[in-house]
Amino acid sequence: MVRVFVRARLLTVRAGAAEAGGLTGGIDRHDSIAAVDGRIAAIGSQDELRRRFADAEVIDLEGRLVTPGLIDCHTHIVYGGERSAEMERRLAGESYESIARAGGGILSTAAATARLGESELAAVALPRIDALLADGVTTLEIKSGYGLELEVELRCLRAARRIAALRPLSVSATYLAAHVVPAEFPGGSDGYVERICSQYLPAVAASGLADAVDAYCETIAFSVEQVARVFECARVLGLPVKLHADQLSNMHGAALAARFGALSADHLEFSDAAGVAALARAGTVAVLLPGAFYFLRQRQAPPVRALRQAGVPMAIASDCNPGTSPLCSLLAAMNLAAVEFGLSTDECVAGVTREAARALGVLADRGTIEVGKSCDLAIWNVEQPAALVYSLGGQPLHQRVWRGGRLPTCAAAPSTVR
Ligand code: DI6
Ligand code: FE
Repeated sequence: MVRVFVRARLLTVRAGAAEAGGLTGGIDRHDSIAAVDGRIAAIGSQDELRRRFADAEVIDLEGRLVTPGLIDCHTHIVYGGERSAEMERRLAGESYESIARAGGGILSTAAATARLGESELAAVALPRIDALLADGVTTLEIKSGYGLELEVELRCLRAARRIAALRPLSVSATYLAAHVVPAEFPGGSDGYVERICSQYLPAVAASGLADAVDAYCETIAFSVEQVARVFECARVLGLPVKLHADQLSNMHGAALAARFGALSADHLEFSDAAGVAALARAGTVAVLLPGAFYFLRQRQAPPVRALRQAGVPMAIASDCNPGTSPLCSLLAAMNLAAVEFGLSTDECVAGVTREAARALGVLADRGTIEVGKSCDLAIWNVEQPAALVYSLGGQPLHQRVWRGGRLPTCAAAPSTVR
């Protein structure tokens, strides 16, 4: 299948394009893209591409702004139940940590998740996923982490793969191996870490269902030593790692992530200068999750200025999860990252495209509009790239293109036009 998309205002988000004159100035001099079998075969003028690909289907984008398809690189979107009652308790003054320590929080979602089968887990996630598709998302990271014991963790990872078969969407699946200790686990957290390393991780690796391994390094979750143990096992099994780091306290999680060459370190509200320097040395991406910061009413923002000055790549994600970030909009996450964390609009657009692809280890395949990459595009009904960050709501997306195939945009399950 050959398609030529003509008369676009291409924001390629190639490294250096923004610096060349700001993303607004980063509009490419070319206005057309040729896609052959789902991959970008050429970028050029409409006349040139119409000539080179004379038999192609031509799609006129009528001068619309076109970015790479958006990438949500951190979600816990497969889960059962919801936690609105917990929100009411927190609004009444209880803390997230105290609710978690009392057996609520993640454990309550784990109980609701265990009651659902694989197809039910995929089905309950779909409305949340369709909301992200309506924001222009073409790649989604989905973590497990509410299964806690092996069979349900595998069920969640299979549900993530099922979602990839149900929607025109690329899915990166992450095994969130150490999220929280199951209640009454023999041997407590150390016993659970031993079970993860000796049984769960090898089984998940053998299943081929996970592209990476994640953990929660926090006072209410796992220590640096315990996470290091899990990451050693992941390394032996050949699985890349990422880490929920320094979200509620400075556990020196950023330095731990860097020590293991993690793809990303996520949250980072309490990371210090040493952690930032370690991330810069390791090339680990800082994934900023403003939805959790906002919903937990946190006051200390991640050290964005230090990350920027150290040259640490910054991505933005929804962290869609029922406890700390019930957010099903990547565009809203961009707005929050700008307003709450002080990212520029250029950094926000790069944070949900190029840098989000880097955080998933897929930048060679997508995240910018460049020849050879997957033809994943978001076509917008806004004039300026900054308008994607500026408004909350409003549905600015005109159309998504995933692997070169035009897709209608609609909140309901989009049928695929191939
Ligand atoms: N950090 C978070 O914010 C989520 N998990 C994590 O490691 C919270 C998940 C939940 O509360 O359900
Ligand atoms: Fe998370």
